[in-house]
Amino acid sequence: MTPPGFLDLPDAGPQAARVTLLPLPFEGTVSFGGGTAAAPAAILAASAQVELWDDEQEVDLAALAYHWAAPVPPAADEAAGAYLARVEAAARPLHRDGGLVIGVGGEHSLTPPLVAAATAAHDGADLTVVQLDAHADLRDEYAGTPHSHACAMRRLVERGARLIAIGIRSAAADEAAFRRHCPRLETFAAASLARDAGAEARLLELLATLTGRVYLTIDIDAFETHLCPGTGTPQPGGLAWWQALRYLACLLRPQPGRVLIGADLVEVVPQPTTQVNEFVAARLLAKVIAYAAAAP
Ligand SMILES: [Mn+2]
Repeated sequence: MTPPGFLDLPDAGPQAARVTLLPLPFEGTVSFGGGTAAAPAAILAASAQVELWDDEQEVDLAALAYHWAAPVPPAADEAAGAYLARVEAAARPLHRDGGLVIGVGGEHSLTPPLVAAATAAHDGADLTVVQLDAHADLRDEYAGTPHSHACAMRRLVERGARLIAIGIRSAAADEAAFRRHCPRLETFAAASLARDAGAEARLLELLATLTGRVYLTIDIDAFETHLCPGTGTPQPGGLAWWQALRYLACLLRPQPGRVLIGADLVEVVPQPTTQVNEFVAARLLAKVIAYAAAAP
């Protein structure tokens, strides 16, 4: 018997899929608290409990075709750089089949190779990465490696991407300095979004009018800790559920002149005593898909 696919629907296979999920059970560079390698399988299992009718968007998720691709696990003692190169190679052909490719981590160091695969498949001069995250992830290197989860956004900005960072509430002094001097980087800190209605209005306007190629990366720790108690480095003061979904709806609703070239969801850590982590993650993936599938 074929095992149930994403959302408990039959797996449509790579060619027919409108949405392909690429499971990446990688926690090679985590700094505090492991367990994110178990997330893809737990999120797939939790997705069976997600309602197929999106009652907010009035979208029937069962009307789309999904493919849960073969997981790309790291080999024993494989160097992070070698593994991440294999992630890019695994993601590239998935884009060739068309549709939206979503990486399901795993830790945040997965984003640069996923972005590289997505940009190779979608021509265009400009690229905006939209990051939901508690941490800036702008370190030049961390724990002796430039491939750390703490460096992921720095690598993308260095390669020329524009970055819109949302929900940030933890950064080191050198990350703050980099941010100040980088014109391609806009940060909407969790504190300003909570305290300043003007900041939220500016963010919504920016997301609604964004054009060109867009890649979305969601670190689950962007959210309030009660929505992601298992994540490696939970940070208080995060985004509320409907707050984050306001931003995602604005960004993801199809619009002329804008193309969503890929997305990922990282840093989810399942725990033995609760299913909150993987269920929130599965629901979030379903919301991302429903927004992206809604009529313009
Ligand atoms: Mn992160």
